[in-house]
Amino acid sequence: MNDQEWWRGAVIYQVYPRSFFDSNNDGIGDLPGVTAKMRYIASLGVDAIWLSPFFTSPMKDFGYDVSDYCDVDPIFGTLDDFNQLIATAHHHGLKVMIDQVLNHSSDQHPWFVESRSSHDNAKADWYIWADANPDGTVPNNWLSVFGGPAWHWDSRRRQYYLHNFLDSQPDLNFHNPDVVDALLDTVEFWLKRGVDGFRLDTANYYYHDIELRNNPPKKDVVEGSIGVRLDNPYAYQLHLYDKSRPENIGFLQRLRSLLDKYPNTTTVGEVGCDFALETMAAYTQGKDKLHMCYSFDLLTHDASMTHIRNTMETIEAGLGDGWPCWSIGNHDVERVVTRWGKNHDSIAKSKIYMAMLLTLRGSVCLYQGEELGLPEAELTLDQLVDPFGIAFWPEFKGRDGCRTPIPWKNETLGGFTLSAEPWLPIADAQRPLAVDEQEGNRHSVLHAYRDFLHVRRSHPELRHGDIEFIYNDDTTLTFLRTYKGKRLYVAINTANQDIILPVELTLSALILPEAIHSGYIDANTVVLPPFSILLATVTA
Ligand code: TEU
Ligand code: CA
Repeated sequence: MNDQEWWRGAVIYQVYPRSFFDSNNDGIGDLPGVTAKMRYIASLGVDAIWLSPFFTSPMKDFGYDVSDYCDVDPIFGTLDDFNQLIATAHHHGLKVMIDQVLNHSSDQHPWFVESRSSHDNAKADWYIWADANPDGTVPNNWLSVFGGPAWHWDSRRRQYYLHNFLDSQPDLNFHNPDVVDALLDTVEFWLKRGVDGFRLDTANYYYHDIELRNNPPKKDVVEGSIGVRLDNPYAYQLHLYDKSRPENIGFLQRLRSLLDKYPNTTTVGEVGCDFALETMAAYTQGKDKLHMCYSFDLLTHDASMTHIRNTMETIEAGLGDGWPCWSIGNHDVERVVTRWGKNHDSIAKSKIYMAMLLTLRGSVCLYQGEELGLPEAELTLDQLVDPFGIAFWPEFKGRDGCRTPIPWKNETLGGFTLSAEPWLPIADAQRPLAVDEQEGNRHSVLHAYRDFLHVRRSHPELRHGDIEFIYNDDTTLTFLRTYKGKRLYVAINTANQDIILPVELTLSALILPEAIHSGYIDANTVVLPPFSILLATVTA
């Protein structure tokens, strides 16, 4: 692998700084906390970290509402702390990617404060302002992801402004070239500081239809498809006009030409929409836009191998020279062993979902705590802090349950903080899965992750190979990964029962580390015990 292409097939470890490690005993994780645990991250065998936002922010959306794109929020530390973090990561051979929230800023950002101050200030057109209809109603039918209309009335300007997320997160107006220039300047600020890449928040939301046309209704709304929840009216529209606009392509090209001035940097765009796989392909083809994208397709409730195969075959069919990235968990969705595994057999299931993710074709984002097999934390309404969860309780319990602090030690405060009250509680069910417990257990999920990441690194077929599916049912999946003429056979059993499959290939099984449940070859069959994986080289 040349360094330029380090991101192709890389495993990116997502750090949610608030919940990683608290270095100064205020109950909130911070950048020096990440630096202090860098050795642990490196020990996993990942290639890079992605830091969720640490910029100056009123924290209405816990950092995804930025009020200064070029500084560190005092809760998280200082720019010097950030320099230290990068230096330490690089010392350990880890790349550093940061989260750019370009679609919207905080309503406390000086740009918005100026923009809302009058109709004719220098930034009057930096956000998306629109008059009320003659009867006072909102300009059109667009909705906020977080509930209610996407329009908020501003009494000073006596106009509505657009917000795809919270009303404290006004959307920036990408149709204004000055806005684009200003945002690209903030991106360059971090490139100059030595970051290796960006996770681009809501990368398909940047542009809106300039005519503000109404979205059409959506028929056939199916629960669980691309994160759809039936309690959210957002699911009942086809989002043709409020996001995923064709104008975005030109912006992504400008962003890419900026990145290309800084060698070996990369991007991974978050793409959430009804045609996300096509959008991922369009955004990553041609080497002049994004390097990678991920969709929500593996972040849904559908854990069937039929869904996994369909998702992979659809993306492969349209991808061309583009490149995907996958994740099965992040700071927005229920933790994977709860979502897919219903908390049953959770150790074994954590391992097999991990093995599946790490053998599919693409780069991978791995969310902190997934390597420990953490289940979703169960919180009561009065413990919630996420406005999205509070708005939709109890049908949707929000995103706090996947954001509770990492348990480093099996003790009351989880070794996360010295004596402060953590910003979200340490989950009781997670303490026995603390890092210190798992370090001492050869069969833990943590050891399985380390060992399997090692297997992935030592087999270029897994990192770079083509993929060709052979067989699946709801819980079984088999496929080939081929690279430079070498073929690796992969068979996965995600069910709690033995599976026996006939094989026509001549296979030679790889010996997997003991923390992983391994299948085996018996004459002309592959035998897969519960929750096991078989990796075998194809010899004929
Ligand atoms: O998420 C984008 C997004 O669409 C999510 O809101 C998603 O639909 C939802 O969280 C599913 O539960 C990004 C960030 O990842 C999220 O944390 C931010 O709140 C959001 O953008 C706004 O910046
Ligand atoms: Ca702290």
